[in-house]
Amino acid sequence: MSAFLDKLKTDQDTQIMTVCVAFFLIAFPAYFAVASSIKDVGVLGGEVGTYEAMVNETVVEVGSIELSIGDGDSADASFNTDAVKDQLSGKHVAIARLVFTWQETNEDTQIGAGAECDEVSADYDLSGATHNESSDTGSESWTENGNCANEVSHTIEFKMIDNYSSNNTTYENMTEQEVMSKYGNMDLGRGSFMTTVSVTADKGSSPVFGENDDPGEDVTVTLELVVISVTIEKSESDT
Ligand SMILES: [Ca+2]
Ligand SMILES: [Ca+2]
Repeated sequence: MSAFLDKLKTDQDTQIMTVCVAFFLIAFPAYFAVASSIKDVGVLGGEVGTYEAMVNETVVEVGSIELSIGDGDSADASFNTDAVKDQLSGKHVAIARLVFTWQETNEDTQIGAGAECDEVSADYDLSGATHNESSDTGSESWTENGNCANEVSHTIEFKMIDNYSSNNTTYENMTEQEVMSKYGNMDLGRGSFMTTVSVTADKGSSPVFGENDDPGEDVTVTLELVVISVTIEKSESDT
C-alpha cells in the first residue's frame, strides 16, 4: 500500500488512473439513481407496460327546461356547460344526453273517446360544443302508443370520447400517458347544446262526437353529462 501511495505522489499515470476510478465509483451510482428516478416520475412518456384503467362515472345535470309547444309548432332549448363549470373541473366528460319527457296533460276527451299520446320530434345542434361526434346535427322522432297517462322519456346520447367504455380496460404495451389519452382531453363535452322540439298532437275520437281537442303538449328537455374520473394502475402481472 505504501508503494502505491509513493507511486501516487510521483507517477502521473497512477494519479490519472486513480482519478478515473474515483470518478466512476461516484458517477455510476449517481447515474443509476437518476435513471431509476426518471422511470418513477414517468419522464419521457413514462414506462411502457400493461396498465389497467378504471372509470368512475357520475351524472351531472346541466339544466332542465320545460317547453309549452302548440300542435304543429316547435320551440328551442339551449344549454351551456358553463352552468356546471365547477363540477367539470379536472374531469373528463364521456357522454352528453338530451332527455325528452312528456305525458298527455291537456287532451279534452269526448264521451267514448280515449286520449292519445302526442308525437314529439327533436333536431339537435352540437356545433357549439367540443366533441368527437361525426355529425353536429341530426334529429329523432318518437310516436307513442297509448295515452301517456304516465310520463314517457326518450334520450339522445352523444359520445364525447371516441370508443368510450365505462368498463375497466386493460391496455398493453403503452405508457401511462398513452392510456390516459384514450379518454380524450378535458375540453371535450364543453360548450352549448341546442335542440328544437316539435309536437304533433295526436287525438282520440268518438264515432258520435268526433275528434278530441288537444292544443299541443309540454315537453321537458334535460341535458345531463356523464362525467368520469379515470384511475390508471400498473397491472399486477406486469410488475
Ligand atoms: Ca294527444
Ligand atoms: Ca296534448
